[in-house]
Amino acid sequence: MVQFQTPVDGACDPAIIPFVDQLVRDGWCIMPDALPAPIISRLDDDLAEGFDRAPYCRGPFYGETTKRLGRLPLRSVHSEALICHARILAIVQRFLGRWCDHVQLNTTQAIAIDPGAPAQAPHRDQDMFHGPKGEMEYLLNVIWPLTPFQPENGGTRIWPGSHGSAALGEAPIHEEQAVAPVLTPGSALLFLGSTLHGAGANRSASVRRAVVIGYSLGWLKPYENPWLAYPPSVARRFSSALAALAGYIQHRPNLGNFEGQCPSKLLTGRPELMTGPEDALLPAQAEMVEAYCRAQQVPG
Ligand SMILES: O=C(O)CCC(=O)C(=O)O
Ligand SMILES: [Fe+2]
Repeated sequence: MVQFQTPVDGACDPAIIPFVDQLVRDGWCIMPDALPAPIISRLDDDLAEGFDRAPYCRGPFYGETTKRLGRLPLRSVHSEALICHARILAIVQRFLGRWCDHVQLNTTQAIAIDPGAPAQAPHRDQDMFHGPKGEMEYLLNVIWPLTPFQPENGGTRIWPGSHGSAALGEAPIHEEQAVAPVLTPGSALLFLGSTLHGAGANRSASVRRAVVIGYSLGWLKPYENPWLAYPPSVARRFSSALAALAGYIQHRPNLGNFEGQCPSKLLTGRPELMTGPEDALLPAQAEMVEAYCRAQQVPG
């Protein structure tokens, strides 16, 4: 029995509840019809040239018959519909909101797996972060198929119930316990950072393509370095929601600042807005500091 209590309590969009419940119980869920299929097809078209030009990955984890592209907001305007998907962000907030001031974009990656590719080694994406496991979630990933996913064409494999405290210890991996959901473009596969998963073997004659959008706790070092991937000259063209997910926001207290200011000010093109360093504290911290200052002013 998995003891897993991560979601924050409180009111939320009732439409997310079945997905949250399944993620708590099984560590994964499918959101059918999350976006219209034509948006995914246009995104796939925008990525085609990048995949054509891209070299194959190196190393058995990424896969030597696999291609991966990062920086998806630069490659297709349609990626924003995936990254800023309101219902998915509400689910992410439910799992990660307890542990951070706000969540951040961890990964934007398109993956093409060639025919003949072997199964990827099963893994938990949370293991990129060196901290205690089993008590909290570090990230939540969303896989958007660009081509239909089948068990035989490299569709993502998931080990149900392998998340949360079940991720502790060295339990052997049982291949037969994996599920490889059949998915069509427009649907989304969500799974927790603690859930065991991996790309399946591609035993079909065609390439399996997908996009991974990952979100992590806002105080972690993200998988894709956002300020190099999206420097201010690029992020200036982003919506404020996308820019904030891509690191152009302070994580209270004061994390990720530029000269003590919110880095979003670098995107406005108005340097006069850059004043001196300014507190960006959580309410409880601001109260504590104010109470101390008030006490100092009491006449002796
Ligand atoms: O491509 C997939 O289905 C999964 C890829 C994955 O889990 C990873 O590279 O971390
Ligand atoms: Fe993974």
